[in-house]
Amino acid sequence: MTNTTTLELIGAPTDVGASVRGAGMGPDALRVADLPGVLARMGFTVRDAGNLHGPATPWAAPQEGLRHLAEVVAWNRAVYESVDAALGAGHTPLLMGGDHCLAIGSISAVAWHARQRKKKLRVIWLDAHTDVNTNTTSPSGNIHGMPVACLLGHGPAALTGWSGEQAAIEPDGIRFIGIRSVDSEEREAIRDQGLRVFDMRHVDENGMRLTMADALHDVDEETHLHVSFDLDCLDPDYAPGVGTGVRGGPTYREMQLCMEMIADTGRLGSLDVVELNPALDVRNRTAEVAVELIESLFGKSTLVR
Ligand code: 4U7
Ligand code: MN
Ligand code: MN
Ligand code: MN
Repeated sequence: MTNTTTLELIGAPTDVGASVRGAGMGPDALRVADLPGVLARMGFTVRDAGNLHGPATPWAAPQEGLRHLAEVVAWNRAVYESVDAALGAGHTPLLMGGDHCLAIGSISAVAWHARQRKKKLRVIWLDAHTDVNTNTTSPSGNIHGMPVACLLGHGPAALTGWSGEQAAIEPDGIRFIGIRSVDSEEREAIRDQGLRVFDMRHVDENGMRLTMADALHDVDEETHLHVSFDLDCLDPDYAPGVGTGVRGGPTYREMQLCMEMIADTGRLGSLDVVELNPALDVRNRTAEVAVELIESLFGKSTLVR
């Protein structure tokens, strides 16, 4: 990441895949916390592409285990198109959600570009949850709990295959950090597919430093690194403005070190910031924390020398 990089901010104001209302206000809360200004002052060229448009959230019951499928597809189409356009222009896309279902469109576009450029795609999934449910395993039907499954090629036809291959990412192409809420059938998917989950017990026992060193050790010059940052990864004491918070997460400083170590690789190529719910926040604190952590992710260092 150099100061010739153009960061393209894309707002996707929707809660269509979520369980509670409010994530649709996420993009504006990040703007109020001055995400564009902060990144510009770091020396990046920042282009705020504004907000995408899509259908309203119907708050209907799930059908065949999927809630709001048609609307989720429509939002993800818009996300795919804009992330694809940003990457095509040589810019670094920063998707401001919105709930986590939007990672389907975002990472599918990233996967397509990575394949064209013969890059190895590595996804870092920062989350309390693994989001690897399908319509047959999900206890809720909410599609924000399914993006990883869809990206691995396991999901409804309407939400798979967007990258040009059935699977946008291989099981070995993703690392999960901060996990502490996994549904029983997600556990089976993790085991069956050999997913690399660094759960909170791992972070406790090894520390964030060794956890991230392990998660990033094989990132090289040929790697496109995509970070999918669900704000509920953080402990809710630091990030109360989320719809599905789970106690027992990383502290602010642990999360900041995680971001700094990703920045140190120099391979960050795209980012999702999702699940920020201003309706549940306290004086925009979670948005401000998000902006500070994004600064670290883009290279702001706490090193004195
Ligand atoms: B998020 C859940 F059952 N697993 O599938 C589900 F616990 O994007 C939660 O990580 C999913 O915030 C959380 O509904 C989705 C539930
Ligand atoms: Mn340009
Ligand atoms: Mn998530
Ligand atoms: Mn989550």
